[in-house]
Amino acid sequence: MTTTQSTPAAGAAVSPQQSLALYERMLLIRRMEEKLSADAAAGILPGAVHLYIGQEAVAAGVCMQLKDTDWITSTHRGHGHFLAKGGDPKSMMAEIWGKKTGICKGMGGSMHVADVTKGILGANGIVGGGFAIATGAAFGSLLSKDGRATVCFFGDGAANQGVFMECLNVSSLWKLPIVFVCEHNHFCEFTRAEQVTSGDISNRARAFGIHTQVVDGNDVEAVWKATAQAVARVRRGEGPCYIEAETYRIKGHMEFEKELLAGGKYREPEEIEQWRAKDPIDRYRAQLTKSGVATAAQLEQIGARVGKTVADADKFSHDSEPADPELVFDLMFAGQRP
Ligand SMILES: Cc1ncc(C[n+]2csc(CCOP(=O)(O)OP(=O)(O)O)c2C)c(N)n1
Repeated sequence: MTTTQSTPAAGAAVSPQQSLALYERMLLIRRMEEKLSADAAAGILPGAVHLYIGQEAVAAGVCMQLKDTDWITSTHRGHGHFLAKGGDPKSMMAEIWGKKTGICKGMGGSMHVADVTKGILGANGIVGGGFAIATGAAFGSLLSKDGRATVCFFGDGAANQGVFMECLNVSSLWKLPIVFVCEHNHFCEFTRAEQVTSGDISNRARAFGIHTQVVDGNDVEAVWKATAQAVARVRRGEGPCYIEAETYRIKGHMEFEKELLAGGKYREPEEIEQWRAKDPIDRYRAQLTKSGVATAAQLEQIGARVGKTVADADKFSHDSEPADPELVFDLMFAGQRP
């Protein structure tokens, strides 16, 4: 990515009520993941988690333009997308902890949180796995004329999967109601994007004649406005859109990254600090108070509400029974036993 330019507003400015909702959604994602991070550090969290800390403005800005009936596909870094689209914090937490009450009955874990009733077609451990699912969902909407928009979230690393080109091609050809959202966080695992990705990813979408916007992904209102424009185009039947949101992964690729790298490093602490200074939540908090949209007391109230939601989700998960491994035969093999 060589340039970052903000796109003009698609229409109405963000209302004070919407601003507070965007702030709260970002904060919920952050606090849920801080809890997961603490549990991982304590060595009690089962399985791997890929945290979204630093990227919250993308999920919140995009998903808060969508209806429950609109579809999203997510990635291995999917907690933020799930929560931003209205997924239930309790059942997400229980899923990550492998509990019966989890959103997938504890069978999927962190990388497979899904809730079709909220339009969440699932996180996905396969990098680039969401492209074809999202394109298929959008094709379904075209055929049934159900008016739904589909959003396909993916990382800059996933953009190097061949299926991305196939999906851009058919989406453009058939004018599918889909918005591709590339979260350019600068890394593909432990490799810098520029070492594995040639040119600007946005040019790949442009080459297929797809309407393209590049935005500051740490500016929640910029993401929100770009999405308003994209979703409006898609709903009018004008074909797919592409949004590239430049952001940064503050945490490691996954928790326990340090141990995995055994002393090796792929980025400097100063770089992380530079991006911390552009933290999307701190930045929005300052913007809201400075502009008079919210008082510090109002934001504290939101913080308290979010804190309670996280504590309730944690308690729910701990009070729940472990998942039943037998269920795998029903859920994966349609009841057949080996
Ligand atoms: C098909 C496939 N290849 C490789 C992997 C291993 N892998 C997991 S995450 C990842 C990096 C993905 O980078 P990106 O799409 O930019 O997402 P980010 O982790 O930055 O959110 C890789 C290579 C995988 N899970 N699936």
